[in-house]
Amino acid sequence: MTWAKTVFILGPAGSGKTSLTDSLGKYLEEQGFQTCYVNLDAAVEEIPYDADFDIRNYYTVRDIMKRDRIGPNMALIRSVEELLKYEDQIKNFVDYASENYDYILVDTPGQLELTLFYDASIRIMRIFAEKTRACGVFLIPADIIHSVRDLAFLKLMALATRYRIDVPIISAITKADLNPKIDEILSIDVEKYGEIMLEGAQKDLVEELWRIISRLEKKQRIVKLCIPRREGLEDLHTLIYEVFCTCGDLS
Ligand SMILES: Nc1nc2c(ncn2[C@@H]2O[C@H](COP(=O)(O)OP(=O)(O)O)[C@@H](O)[C@H]2O)c(=O)[nH]1
Ligand SMILES: [Mg+2]
Repeated sequence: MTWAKTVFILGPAGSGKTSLTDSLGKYLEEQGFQTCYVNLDAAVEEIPYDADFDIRNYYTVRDIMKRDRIGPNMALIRSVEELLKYEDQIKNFVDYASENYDYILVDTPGQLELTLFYDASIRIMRIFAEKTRACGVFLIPADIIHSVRDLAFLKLMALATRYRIDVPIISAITKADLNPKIDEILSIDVEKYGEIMLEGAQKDLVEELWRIISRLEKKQRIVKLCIPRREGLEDLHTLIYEVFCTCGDLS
């Protein structure tokens, strides 16, 4: 294992993964870190960064649709399975990158389920995790968080991501600029909220899930990002740094 650090950028569709790969990478470069960019999304049309490894140099989802005469959903699934055909190329790239870069930023497919549900993508991520020190940043887009229930659901997805990929996961709120109520929701005391706002099975479910989340999620400071304004990148970098330092205390 080298000192190179891999950061998987993860999160639901439209959460800002591609935008963050670009702006975090530029931030790291400005700080003097050798940074490279990996795109594993075979469906994306345009990316703002210059990828050092781009799966679309081997195939795209459009190619698969034409080749196999299938619709976009099936082609997306096949595009993940197809990654394994290029395992050697990915291994060679990781060998090279782990010796020549400080940071390897990995932009993952638009839909989170493509990353989480299929063994092929997990196997590809393990190549990075075995050769470098790896963590993930899980993006929670503020524009779809309207209540504690929404927040609990996204936090569960972040936990499931850690469970599945088996690397430390940092959660970050994106699109904070699109939700003026996000601070209020983030600071709600869920026990009290449950008493006032919910009843019956919903109350039990939210409270019980929240207890599980509180027990299992690693305590960390909240990072709020506004990617177009490049806000929050320094905080995020500090957390990434802390994940890799032996103290591991992110609170
Ligand atoms: N207002 C706002 N828009 C954002 C932010 N982050 C990303 N976006 C926009 O959200 C859209 C989806 O972002 P993208 O990076 O493609 O998401 P991905 O599907 O997770 O890769 C793009 O139009 C971005 O410009 C943010 O923090 N604030
Ligand atoms: Mg993307």
